[in-house]
Amino acid sequence: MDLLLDEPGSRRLFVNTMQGLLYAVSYDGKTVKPYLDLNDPKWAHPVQFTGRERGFQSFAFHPQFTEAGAPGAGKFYTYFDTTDMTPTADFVPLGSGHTHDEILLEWTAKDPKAPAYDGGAPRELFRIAHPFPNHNGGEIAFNPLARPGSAEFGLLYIGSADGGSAGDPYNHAQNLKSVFGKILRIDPLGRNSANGKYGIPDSNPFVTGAKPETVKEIYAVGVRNPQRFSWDSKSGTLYLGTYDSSTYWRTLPQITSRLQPLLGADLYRTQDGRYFSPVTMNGFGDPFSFGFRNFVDTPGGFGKVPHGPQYVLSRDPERGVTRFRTPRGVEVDYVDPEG
Ligand SMILES: [Ca+2]
Repeated sequence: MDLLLDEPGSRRLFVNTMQGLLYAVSYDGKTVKPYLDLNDPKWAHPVQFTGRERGFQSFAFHPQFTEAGAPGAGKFYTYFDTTDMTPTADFVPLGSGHTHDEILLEWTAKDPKAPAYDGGAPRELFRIAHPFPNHNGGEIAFNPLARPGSAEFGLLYIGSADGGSAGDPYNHAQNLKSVFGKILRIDPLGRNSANGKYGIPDSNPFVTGAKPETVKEIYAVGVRNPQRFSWDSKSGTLYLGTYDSSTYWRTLPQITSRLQPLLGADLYRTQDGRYFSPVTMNGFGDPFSFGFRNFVDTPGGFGKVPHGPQYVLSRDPERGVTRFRTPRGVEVDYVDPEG
């Protein structure tokens, strides 16, 4: 995924290639220079860009990048797929397969305004072992609307796709024990994560009262392939573009409270194997009630139906799965994300 970013502190644009180059572009567009080559052998993390969907997924500059003496001075982040799969991953899939690793690296430039990266080796924040070649990262970004001193300032949002194959075979996206199929939010300058290499903000929705195995980095649940997101400058709402099974772009508003963390894809699977997203069903409010009160099943798609136990066919508390039948006869499994 190629991304073009404005880095206002050094008055440059940056653009990447999926193969692993990051270029600096002058504001007038006349000068384009390589800034960093992820494939330089001295970094020892070759980019895995074969096939489709893999490569240099995204990058982000800390909002203090050019602020001398600040904690984030000179720091920027790259998120990419790599053939370097020897180190033990921080996060693994819920099923078999290991096609590549995806890593989040922190780089620290000595002179943030230098024409090319002049710092040392990057610091690895985390590593995800991927089971399938497709559905990998997505975008990483700092909220540009966050003011210095606010709790939101300096938090890095990270798209983490559902891992791949088709139809989320390991049911990652709604499982809070898995990093796959989520939007994550971390403080790259903190140190309270499980591996001690980054921070997890207390304000993340699944930090307080969560089960021990819950991935506390999770900010939003139920995304398939979150390739792009950005914030509306007026409302502050985060909009997300994610590839759906039918491969079209979909825009979703971000959901920010613990009671509203469930976004779209892969929440429901019908007994004939179809997947559909609650987001297409009823808009975006009250996602925890998607399963019953707001479930939708109409000829043109899915529409609202009344909540009621008459639709429930079985419950499997062990697996956290409730099977129910819609008024139109479609049998659906609802997967409890904390089950
Ligand atoms: Ca994958």
